[in-house]
Amino acid sequence: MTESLYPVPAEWARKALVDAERYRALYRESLDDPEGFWRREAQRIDWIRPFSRVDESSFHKADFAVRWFADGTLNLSANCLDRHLAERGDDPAIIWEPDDPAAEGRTLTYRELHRLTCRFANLLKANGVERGDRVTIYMPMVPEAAVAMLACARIGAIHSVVFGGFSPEALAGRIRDCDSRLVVTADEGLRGGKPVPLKANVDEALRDCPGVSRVIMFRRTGADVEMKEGRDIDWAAAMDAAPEDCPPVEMGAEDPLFILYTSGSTGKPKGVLHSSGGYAVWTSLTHQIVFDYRPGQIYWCAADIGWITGHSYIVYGPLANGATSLMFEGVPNWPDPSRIWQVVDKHQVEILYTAPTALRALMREGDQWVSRTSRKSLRLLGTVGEPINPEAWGWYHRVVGEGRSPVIDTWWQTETGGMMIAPLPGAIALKPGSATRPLFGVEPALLDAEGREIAGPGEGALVIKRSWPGQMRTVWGDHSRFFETYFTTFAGYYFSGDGCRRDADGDYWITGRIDDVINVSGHRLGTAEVESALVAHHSVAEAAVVGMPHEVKGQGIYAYVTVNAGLEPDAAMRAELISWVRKEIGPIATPDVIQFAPALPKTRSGKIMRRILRKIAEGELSSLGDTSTLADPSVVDQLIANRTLPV
Ligand code: 6R9
Repeated sequence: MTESLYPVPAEWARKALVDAERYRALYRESLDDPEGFWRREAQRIDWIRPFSRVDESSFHKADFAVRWFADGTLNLSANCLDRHLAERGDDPAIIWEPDDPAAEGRTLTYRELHRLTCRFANLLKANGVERGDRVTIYMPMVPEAAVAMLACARIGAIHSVVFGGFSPEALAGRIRDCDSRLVVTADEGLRGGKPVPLKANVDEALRDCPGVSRVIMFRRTGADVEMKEGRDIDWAAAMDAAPEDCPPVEMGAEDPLFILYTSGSTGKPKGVLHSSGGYAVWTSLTHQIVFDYRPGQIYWCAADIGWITGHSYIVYGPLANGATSLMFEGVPNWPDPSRIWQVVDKHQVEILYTAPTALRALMREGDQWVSRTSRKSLRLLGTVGEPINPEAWGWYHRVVGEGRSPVIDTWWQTETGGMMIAPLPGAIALKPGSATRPLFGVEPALLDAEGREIAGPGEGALVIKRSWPGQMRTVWGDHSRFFETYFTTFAGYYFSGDGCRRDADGDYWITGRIDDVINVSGHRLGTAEVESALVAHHSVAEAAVVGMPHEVKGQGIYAYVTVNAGLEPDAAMRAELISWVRKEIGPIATPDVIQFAPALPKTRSGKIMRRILRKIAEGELSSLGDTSTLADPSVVDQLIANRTLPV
């Protein structure tokens, strides 16, 4: 394999917060003297009561725990807001760019964001929300979404943000799982000129959520929506009445901060729980060093706050660092494929953080959409969410950045809280497609099928050998599922679910998920989730879902469906099943292919052989492997003969 290498430019080596020598020294220290390293690094956060204990984690069954700075106390909203007021209260905290480029945006200073957060926190309290209560946030990309999150953090309530693209069913499941009593939403969202009926979705979801007694609704579009007497509250009117003074609550470092649902290889989505202290240290540290962030720079993370990237790198990390965080309501290709670069020019963005899927989609539209803009303000380009193919990397670097800006590929997960493997721009030479080196305190290893560590170059399962401050603390309501999911595949290690290669230089190359999770446009979906949506349809007897290569989305969804006896599957049923899945989960789960199959390939013990289904979906018909252990090998020929192409 030929690999191009982009050495650290001299100017970056000279000016960056961390150069190569410092990276080596600090990385060493972080592993050799973690206690000293983290004691010092944690000083970036204002503690109310200082911690005396640092890392008390163990990945072993006997004393299993993930625990950092446990006897310290703090408030994360105070770290993101109050402590900046004296020095930079009038600096912009959030710049909001609306969906419609002709509409007026907003800029909220730290002082304004603080004021709104305090008011909203009082509003939550007035509606019965207490420390430890769960609040579900189902909002469009408006600053009020961040206000709602920070207000929860201020009073010690646990927020659970649900992506605005999820269906009423998916929303209801997430509300019930964590037993939220209050939901924060908007009348409608607006994306690419189209309204998203958030309030109507909430109304529908709440038919199955008897525990919810309050809905606070922000008016984004002014649409005519139903307000349920005694339950629904208008944001603006209630905010006017809410007092402005709201002291932050003293929280333990290990008190829960938020729940975020994510898909795994089995069962329903799990509520990943993050706590306050370690998460604050981790997001603040990684945001600062990976982006080489300096106060005053305009920084844009183009994710949605419904995902972990939005939590850690639109809200908590940047605001803890006193950064100016741009929040974008729209989509990259509306009104035209030039939008991202126009926003960059309009706000003089210096750091841009986006996903490979967006880059691939824009790359297809041609360079002219990029080259008609200036982009001179850009100095660093980040990516996250899925492996970035070298073509997209090269396009980002050459066309978007005109060779001036490093492309920083960051590997991490909802579970890790923040970035884990990424090149520090002043320290590490870049390789297109490689996330390169571990950040401080991160000790990765590659394991072979027998669970043995691979030394030197090689490929295997990516695990992490010791805890780091930003690690998830538990699965909400199911601590044993936390242990079972991540620490039993390889005893004593955190298993990421990803495959990975390490080259001779020690650089890491993530190869993608090796469990039953697929990554569609950077969104994680469990194949089991899509399957259970399909079999919930009255015509479906059985379904098996696998990933397939997709030029823009990275992976697409390929579903094999067996219909009930006596039914004749046709195009109408295919369309019906597609819209059914969209209704059950949301548009991100739309199957790209539905292949009707009279039977699925099963072992004699009745297990579906997914390996074969994956190969057929990938079109790799010559490498199906051994099919002799199937109960009925002729099923495979049938499947191949009926292979279906994406519509
Ligand atoms: C932050 C986020 C996590 C999964 C992860 C992996 C994939 C994320 C990546 C990457 C290759 C990168 N992933 N970043 N793969 N290179 N730079 O995306 O969290 O939604 O939980 O997804 O995404 O497969 O395991 P999450």
